[in-house]
Amino acid sequence: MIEIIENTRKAVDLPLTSEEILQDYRIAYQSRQASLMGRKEVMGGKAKFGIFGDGKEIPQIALARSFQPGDFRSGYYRDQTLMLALGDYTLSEFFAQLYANPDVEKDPASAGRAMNAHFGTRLINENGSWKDQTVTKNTSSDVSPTASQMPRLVGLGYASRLYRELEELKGFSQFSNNGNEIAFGTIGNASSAEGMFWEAINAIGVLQSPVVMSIWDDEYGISVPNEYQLARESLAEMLSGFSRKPGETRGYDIYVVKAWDYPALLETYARATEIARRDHVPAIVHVIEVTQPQGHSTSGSHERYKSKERLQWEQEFDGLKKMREWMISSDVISEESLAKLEEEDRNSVEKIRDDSWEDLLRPIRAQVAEMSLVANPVIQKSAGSENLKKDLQKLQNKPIPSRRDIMTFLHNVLLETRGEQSPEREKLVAWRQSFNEENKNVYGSHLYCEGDASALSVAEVKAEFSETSKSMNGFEVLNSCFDEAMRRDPRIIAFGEDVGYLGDVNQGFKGLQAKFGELRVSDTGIRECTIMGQAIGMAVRGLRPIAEIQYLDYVLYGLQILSDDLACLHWRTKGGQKAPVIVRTRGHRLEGIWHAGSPMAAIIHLLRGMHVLVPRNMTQAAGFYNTLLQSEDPAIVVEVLNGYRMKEKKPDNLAEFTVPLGVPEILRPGKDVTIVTYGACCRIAEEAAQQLSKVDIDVEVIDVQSLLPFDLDGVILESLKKTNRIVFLDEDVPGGTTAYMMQEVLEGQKGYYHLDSEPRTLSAKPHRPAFGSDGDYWSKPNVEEVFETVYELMHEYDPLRYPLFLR
Ligand SMILES: Cc1ncc(C[n+]2csc(CCOP(=O)(O)OP(=O)(O)O)c2C)c(N)n1
Repeated sequence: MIEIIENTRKAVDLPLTSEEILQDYRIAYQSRQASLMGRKEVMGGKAKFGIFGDGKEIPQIALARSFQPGDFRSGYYRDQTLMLALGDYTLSEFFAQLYANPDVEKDPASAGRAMNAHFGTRLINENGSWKDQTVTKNTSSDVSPTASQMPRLVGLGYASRLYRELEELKGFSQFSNNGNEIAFGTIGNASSAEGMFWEAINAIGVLQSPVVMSIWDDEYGISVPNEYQLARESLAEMLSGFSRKPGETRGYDIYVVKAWDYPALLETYARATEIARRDHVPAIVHVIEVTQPQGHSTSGSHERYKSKERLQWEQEFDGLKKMREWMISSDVISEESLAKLEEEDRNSVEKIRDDSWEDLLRPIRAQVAEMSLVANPVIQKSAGSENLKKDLQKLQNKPIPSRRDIMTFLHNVLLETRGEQSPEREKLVAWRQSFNEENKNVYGSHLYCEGDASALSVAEVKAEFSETSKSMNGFEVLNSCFDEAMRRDPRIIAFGEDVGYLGDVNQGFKGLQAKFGELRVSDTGIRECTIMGQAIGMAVRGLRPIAEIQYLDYVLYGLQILSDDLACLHWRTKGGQKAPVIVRTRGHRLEGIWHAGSPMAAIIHLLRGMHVLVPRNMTQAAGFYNTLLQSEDPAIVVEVLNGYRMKEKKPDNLAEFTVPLGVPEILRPGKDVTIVTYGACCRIAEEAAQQLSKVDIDVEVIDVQSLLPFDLDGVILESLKKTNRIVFLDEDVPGGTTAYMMQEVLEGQKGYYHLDSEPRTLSAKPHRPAFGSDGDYWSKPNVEEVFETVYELMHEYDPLRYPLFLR
């Protein structure tokens, strides 16, 4: 059922005082002024780009009235008024982000790393520990790709259900007050055409999570009107299939309300949130008749694509204008007094704008001055000093100086004074280096967690075996590991396709749903993208999800959100937010195009900010899980598909042992050639090494096991120093992960100094893996190929001792 809420109520009939109504209006008005000024700042060259919330002010001040401490927002760039109304965001922050101020105090959402209007509150303390989320109004960190706020919303809402329904989570009071928290989503009408939107709406409905989803419908997506975006004219109508019928608990409550109708908006949000909070029934609020007075962004002007009639209608139905009229007709305030307040507010926003601009420039000017002091003596002495003096003066007088100007200037000074050695010049070189390092850190820090939360801080505990250690199937080792972990830590929640009742298709969680209950180990729909999002949202709210993608090939469905949201979360908030998600998947060595792929290069390159682990067997996998669960970095673990039924010895200290990240293992020592590989290829390399030993070639096989981070202590370099020959082996495409490993070793570790033969990569073919054993043989590297590659290297080195016999 869809409810259309309209309201002509006067102010006296509302549950708000005139002061409160006026306070709302003033926030909306100030926000509008900021949008107008923001656009001018971009047009005047002070900012690179601007996207603003004009036209969405009234629904957002109304929504903010129903947003309580502990609640979460997962929204997009139009929400500046909502953020201002919630109180933990200021206009100074608005301008700081617009100007890309890298000072985290000025732009706490992103420290100048995200473009403007990308909001986010700081959820963790400087030492990396969680803050109390129940006392703040929380915003998960925004991203630009349309609808990408949706997958995470699934988990933000679902966490409330878990905190309410799981007894063992009752003690985690800094994250929830009995699951009373609502996750508020916001999205534009056009972004609702994205698949992610529908997948998330469906998942939220299935999970019955307290989500209140607002759609700001201005009938356009940049220049493209709704008729090209949506199958029906009304989104609410399209969504009506999700609505619950009277008496039902499953399904959504759906409301339609106009963007300029303040009393109706207040009523809508009050009703939607009361039910969502109390009964965990999600709601969709389709806000129609939304305007966009300045057009989409500073990149264009909407006069190019909106008709005169539409533009005129937008002026007439401007929310601020309508609310203003309503306040005056309802005797909230007289027109005169309001005009006076508006002038005050406009002036105050102007002042904030100017102060924020100064805040940006002050430290840069100080750095120019400091640099000048160090550079001056060098310039004075230099033969080409006249030009350099002029350049310095230009820099000092530049109206908008930047730090890159300093670097460019110093580069020129050092170029012009090359060969003019002096202590002053040495000092300048040192100043430049330290300035460069400092700024690399300004923009590059916090890719991963730091301190105790870092997976690299977890101490290694070696696996212990004894005569009584049992030999069992690989999946049983994993199963015991998860059993122990879930018993130890009630925050661990496992889910994915077939993970619940079946215990996953390879039985890693077999029996654990029966033991820990349906909420701790659960089945999900086939929806990889929102399985990832669910994990992100839950982890942001303090839980420890282990989210499964059934097969490695299907990571592609979730890869975008892992890349755009999870992997860069800690970095893009400069340590303000984290999401300790563990993604579990399995792949490699099962025949067929969509079950045997190895898109590892895509994964390692798109997921910087996550750890990427490729254990060769289930014991190593268990050790990695133990390590990850003691840290808070997000990670993906790719288990080897054909390893579940192989016999392994279960370590006696299975619950405690850890495998350190970034430490390769030498599986077989050798002196002639080093083979660097991982995952299922380890067995192939070992078998080939065995054969090669018969022809007197002694191969060292190294299992990298951790692609990100990669060989932190240079184990591979040490091997190369001994063998002077190296082959990088895997089943990714040519130029994929083998090329990455080669770059790490030859360039990163300076391995090229130690090469006596050309370095070789041996990968799968560029096409997808074909079905069947023969298809597999001619698609992926095999023992014979590895043999031949290594043998050829040795032949080149000593043709008499190693004569070619295959060609
Ligand atoms: C995946 C993706 N595709 C395209 C874009 C470029 N883009 C940014 S906003 C936008 C239109 C969004 O329109 P709508 O959802 O209606 O929100 P509005 O900006 O109108 O509030 C587009 C196409 C993007 N950010 N992400």
